[in-house]
Amino acid sequence: MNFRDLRINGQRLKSTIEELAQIGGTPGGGMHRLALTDADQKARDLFVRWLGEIHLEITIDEMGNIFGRKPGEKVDLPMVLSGSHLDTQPFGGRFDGILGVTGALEALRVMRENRMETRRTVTIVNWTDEEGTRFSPAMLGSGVWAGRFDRDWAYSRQDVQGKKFGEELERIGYRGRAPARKWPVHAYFEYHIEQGPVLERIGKRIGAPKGILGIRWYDVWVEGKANQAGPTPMDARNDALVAAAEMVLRVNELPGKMGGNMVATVGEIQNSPNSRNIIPDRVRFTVDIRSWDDNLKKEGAEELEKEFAAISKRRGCPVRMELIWDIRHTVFDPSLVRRVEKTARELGYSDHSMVSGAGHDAAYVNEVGPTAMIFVPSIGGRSHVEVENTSWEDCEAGANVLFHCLLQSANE
Ligand code: HGY
Ligand code: MN
Ligand code: MN
Repeated sequence: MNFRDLRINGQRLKSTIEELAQIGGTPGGGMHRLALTDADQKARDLFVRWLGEIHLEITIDEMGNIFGRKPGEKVDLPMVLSGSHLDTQPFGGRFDGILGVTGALEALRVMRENRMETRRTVTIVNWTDEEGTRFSPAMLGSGVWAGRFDRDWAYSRQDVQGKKFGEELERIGYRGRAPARKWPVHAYFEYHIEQGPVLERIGKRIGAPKGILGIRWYDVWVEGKANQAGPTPMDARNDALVAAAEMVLRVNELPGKMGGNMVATVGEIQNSPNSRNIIPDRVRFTVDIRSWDDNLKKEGAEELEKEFAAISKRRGCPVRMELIWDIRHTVFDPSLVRRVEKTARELGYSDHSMVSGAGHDAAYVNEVGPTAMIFVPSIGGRSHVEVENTSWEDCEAGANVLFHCLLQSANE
C-alpha cells in the first residue's frame, strides 16, 4: 500500500470533536472545561476509552498527563510524540487544544485500521492544565514533564477558591504513579488552531510557525483603606481599585511605550470587599506580557514595576508584583518546520511561515526534542471565546498534514 495516498477520515474527526464538545459545553456553543474539574475528568475518561479502542498502551503520569503508545518495530529508538490539551478557557472554544488531541487520535485510528507498522513508536498525549487559567502558570503538565517546574510546586498551586492542584488531580482520579519525567523524543508535532487573524486574512490553509513568543505572567496585589463611600472625603481616600485602574492603563500603554513587537494584557481582576458603598481596600490583578524579544519583555516589566511604585506612592496604596511565569521565546526545529511546509504542499494545501502569539505545550517539549506545530485558520481570528471556529475542511486538511508528518518522522 502506498501510504502517501492515505487520508484521515474527516467525518470521524468532526464527530469526535463534537462528542468532546458535549462535555463542559456552554449554552452559547462554547466550552467551559477548566483543568481538573469534573468536566475535565469526564473528557479524560472518554479520551482513555478511545485510546483503549485502538489498543494503545496507556500511561498516566503523576501530573495527570495521559499518553497512548503505539509501539514501533524498533521500540528502543526515540519515539514520535503528538498531542495537545483537553482543558479549556472559561467560556472558551471547542478547538483550542482539542483539535491537536483529536487530530493525533485520528492519525492513530487510520494507522490502526490500515494495520500500519512504523519503525518508531508513535505516542499521543493529552497534557494537563495547558491553559493555566484555573491553576497558573500555564503548561504545568508539560512543564513538569520537561523538567521546567518542580512537581510539588505545581501540586501547591491554588485556584481562586484556594483549591490545590495536587488535591484536585487526586480527586478526579488522574494522579498517576508514573514519574512526570521527560524521555528522548525523536519528533513532536502539535496540531493547533492559529487563534489569530493571519491565515484567514492572507487566504492560506496551513500555518508553519517558526516559534512562539516569550511570555511573562505576574500577579499584582494593591492595598488600600476600606471606608464608607459616603462620608469619606475624596482627598482622604486610599482607594485600591482606583490605583489598580491606573496600573491597568499603564499595562495597556506599555507596548507602545516600548516601541517593539509586544502585547500586554490584564485579563483577570478581583476586587474586595466589592461592595458598591465601600471604598475597596484589596485588589488582585494579572499581567501577561509577550514578545519575541526576551530582553524587551524584561525591560517592559521593569518599566511597569517603576510606574506601579509611583502610583502606589502617590495614592498611598502599597503594591506587590510577583513574577509567576517567565518562558523565553521558542524556536522550533527548522527541519521539522520544513517538513510541515513540504507536506502541506505535497497534499495540495497552501502554507505560510509565521510566529505563534499563543503559548503551547510545544514550547516545553521543544526543550526536550525537535518540535514543530501545524496551524489552521481561526474564523474571524477569534479564540478563547465561545464563537471560536475553524472550518471542517481546514480541520481535515491540518489533520492530513499531521498524519503524514507523523508517518515520515516515525519511519526515518
Ligand atoms: O496563554 C496562551 O496563549 C495559551 O492559551 N495558554
Ligand atoms: Mn491551546
Ligand atoms: Mn488556549
